[in-house]
Amino acid sequence: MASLDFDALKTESYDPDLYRADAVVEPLSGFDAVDSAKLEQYRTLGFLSVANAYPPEMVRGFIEAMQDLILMDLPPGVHLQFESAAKGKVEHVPREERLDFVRKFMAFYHLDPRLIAMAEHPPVLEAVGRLLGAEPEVFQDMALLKPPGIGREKPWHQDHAYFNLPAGTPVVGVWIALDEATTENGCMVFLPGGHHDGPLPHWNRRDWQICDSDILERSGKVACPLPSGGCLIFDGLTPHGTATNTSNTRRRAVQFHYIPKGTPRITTEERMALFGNEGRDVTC
Ligand SMILES: O=C(O)CCC(=O)C(=O)O
Ligand SMILES: [Fe+2]
Repeated sequence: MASLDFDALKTESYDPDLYRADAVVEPLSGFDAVDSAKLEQYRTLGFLSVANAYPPEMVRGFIEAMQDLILMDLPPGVHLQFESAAKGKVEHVPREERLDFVRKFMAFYHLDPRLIAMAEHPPVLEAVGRLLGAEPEVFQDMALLKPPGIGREKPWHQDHAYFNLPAGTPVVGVWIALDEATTENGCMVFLPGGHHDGPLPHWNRRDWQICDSDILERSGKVACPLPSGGCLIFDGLTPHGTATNTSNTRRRAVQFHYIPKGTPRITTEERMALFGNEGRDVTC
């Protein structure tokens, strides 16, 4: 059996105020509700929340296909990572019981038509194309499964800080709730309008993240609970984070990041000049 990969970052405690939101966002219902005014709202706030975005049978098909893959021997390039809290346990359970220890599953959607259908769901691609002002291309697919009781926090960050893409590249993230996401199991929390501040310095703290104090001093954070099949569409510069799943419910989600087709790549050094903290007059 191939050796299992564990999250290198330990679960650490954090200030619960980081995820205490001033408001809860009511999602739109269905892509028909995403009209020009709503796309304009995306530009102002940096995100949109849409319930009933993917049909229930598509979500079920996605979960089944993803689980089938997780239980298989994976081809090179696909990345399966377990929660660090699962170390010493997951190695000893039968394969089928591994699912609730998975933290991250990445670069897998091309392996099954049920997964591709989700990435290429026409109403989503249409909206993403309008937001990008270009033909979309999937840049990354990643499921974060935040298992009950152990799914760790994803500290505040901007997604572009992880991507070697030129400054100013429009990046649209689509985060899909496979299970219901609630404030108890680690739904998304956004800082509306934060994308207008451009690239923020990130630090190696509990993760590659925005400094906690920079987030704690900002008011207006919003929580985005969603039913299964709902999605969040957000700008690659919108600050966001999710709390630890301390509940006994699953909070599986998958995200696709879309960029304009043909966007060039930059080096990690160039990315660090944009999102790193060195050489800047900043502290954390
Ligand atoms: O699914 C989550 O908990 C947040 C994931 C996220 O923001 C990311 O991986 O960039
Ligand atoms: Fe993110």
